[in-house]
Formats: sequence, structure tokens, C-alpha cells
Amino acid sequence: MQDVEAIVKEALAAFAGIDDADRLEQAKARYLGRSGALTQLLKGLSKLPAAERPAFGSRINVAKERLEAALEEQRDRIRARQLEARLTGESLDVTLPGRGPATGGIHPVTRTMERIETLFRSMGFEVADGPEIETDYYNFTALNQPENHPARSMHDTFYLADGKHLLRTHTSPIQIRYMETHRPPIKIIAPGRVYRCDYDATHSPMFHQVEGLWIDEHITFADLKGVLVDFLRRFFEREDLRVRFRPSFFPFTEPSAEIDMSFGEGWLEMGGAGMVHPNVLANVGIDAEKFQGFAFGLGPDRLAMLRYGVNDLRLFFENDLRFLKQFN
Ligand code: 2NL
Repeated sequence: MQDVEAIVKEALAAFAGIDDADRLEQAKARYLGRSGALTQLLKGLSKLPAAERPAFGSRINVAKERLEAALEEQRDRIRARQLEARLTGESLDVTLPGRGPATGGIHPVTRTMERIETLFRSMGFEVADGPEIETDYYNFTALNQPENHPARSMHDTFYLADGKHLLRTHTSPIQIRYMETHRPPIKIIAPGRVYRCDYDATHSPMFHQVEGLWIDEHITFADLKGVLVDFLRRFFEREDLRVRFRPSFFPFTEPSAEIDMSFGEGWLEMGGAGMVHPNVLANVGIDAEKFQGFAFGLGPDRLAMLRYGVNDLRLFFENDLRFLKQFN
């Protein structure tokens, strides 16, 4: 049978090495439980001579009290350690700055469209709108585009499966629709998305266009030059910017011109323009003997590339945030 002091020493060492509440209670049972080491000693008390019993009994009781006290201390230690672990695990740094809402930004092409609209509005133009899915009539026929014109081919134009509709290839249909429902004076721009079967560094199957139209009794090519030169100089904030009109051909204007602007040593093509063809006016019921005017078409994607120094058009439409974030 073990000696009291040896049991106490062993029990104290066992308790001190335990950091789990359940295992501590199991250890307690091994020493103080019904069949625990100290309890066994107490049961042997009756075998001792009567004179030795009180002293031995009290030694066992003192030992029990020491173990109970040590257990209580170890329970406190385990509880404190658990609390500490929980507090570090759940710690909240209230001084950290908030993440804030993720803010969106305006796409560079949208910014450019808005800038174009603002400048033309300041010159008295209204902004008109219309459908992106059009009929052959509004996209081609009304614009004096002959039946066999190459632009009408499946190779250049997206046709819908119904055989009746197509994706507009320019924003001219907006102006045709506007002229059907309004009488001169007409002074509008028609900005929007347009579609063509084309894809490389300078062509996207979806791109943007801004067309303009001014019809009244005495509108001339001189007014066209004035409006476009003024617009380009204000858009690029360059008073010394030069604009050149190069003879060209469009079915819907006569005469027609390509619009070039000075760029460093050379010239850049910015769009096309001309006096609205009398056949187009006749198609919308406007008397070409009484009214005349000009129309033009500009590429806002091109204007945005030049203004922001972007060399690949496709970047605008891939919507990679690393690219788009640079403009906000
Ligand atoms: C270009 C050329 C142009 C027009 C668009 C037009 C519209 C009507 C009547 C007559 Cl309703 N013309 N639009 C005229 C000339 C040129 O665009 O290179 N655009 C980027």
C-alpha cells in the first residue's frame, strides 16, 4: 500500500500536467474517487491498531484537503487559459479603417459620349435615340443605299434569324425616324451602339457612333465646317487644331467628304460628312426644294482612344477592371 505523502506527490504532479477540464476530473477520481488511492488507504484504517487510527485518519484528511485545493487551483487555471484563448481568437481591432462600399465608375467611352453630347447641346443640338435592332428599310433603303451595296452583305452586317431584322450598322436610322415625325428646323445628334462583322485592333463587332443632322432652309457646307471645326477644337481643347475636308462618297450625302484633323506632323481621319441627299429627304417627306442641310458621322471610340492615349480599341470592350480603373 502506498504511503500518503507518495500519493499526494504523485497526484499533485498529475493535476499540474493536465490542461483539459474533463481529464482533470478523471484524474481526481483516480485519487479521491470511491476506489481512488486515498479512499483505499482510508478503508484500511480499521486494520490499524486503535491508537494509531486518529493520527493516520487526520493525515489522510489533510492530504484530501490539499488535493481538493490543488484541484480547484488547476480548474481555475484551465478556465483562465480557455478564456484567454477565446478572447485572442475573437479579437476585434476597432481602430481598423472600414472597407467602405465598392464604388463604380463611368466607362471611358461613356465619359466621351457625355462630353460629345454636352458640346453639341451647347451648339443647340438635341440628342435623339432609337432601336439597335432595325429593319432593312431604316438602316439601308431610306438612306439611298442601293439593293446591291456591299455593306448590305451578310459578311458586313449582322442579320437576325427572322430574316426581317438586323443590328443597325450606323445611327442614321435614328435620324430617319426623327425626320419622319418632325418637320424642319431639325438639329439633332444621334449617339449610340452600332454593329458590324469586324474584329481586330481597330475594329470591334460592337462600337459607337455619333451622327449629326441639321436641316433648315439655308444650311450650307460652311455651317457643317463651322460646327465640326468648333466641336473638334473644343473636344481636344486645342485652338490650333486644323480640320481638313477630303472629297468622298456616301450614298446618303451629296457632296460628301471625309473629315481629317491635324495630328502631330500628319492627319487623322475622324469621320465623314456631307449635304443630305435629296432622295433621303424625299423618303421622309421633306421638300428638298425648300429644305437642305448637312449630316456627319463620328467615331466616339476613336475620340476616346486619342483623348486617353489608348492604342487598342479592344481594351475598351474587354471590361478588365485593371484597365477601366485608370479612368476613375
Ligand atoms: C462616317 C460617315 C456619315 C452620315 C454619316 C447621314 C445620316 C442621314 C442622312 C445623311 Cl439621316 N447622312 N449620316 C453622313 C455622312 C457620313 O458617317 O465615317 N462615320 C463614322
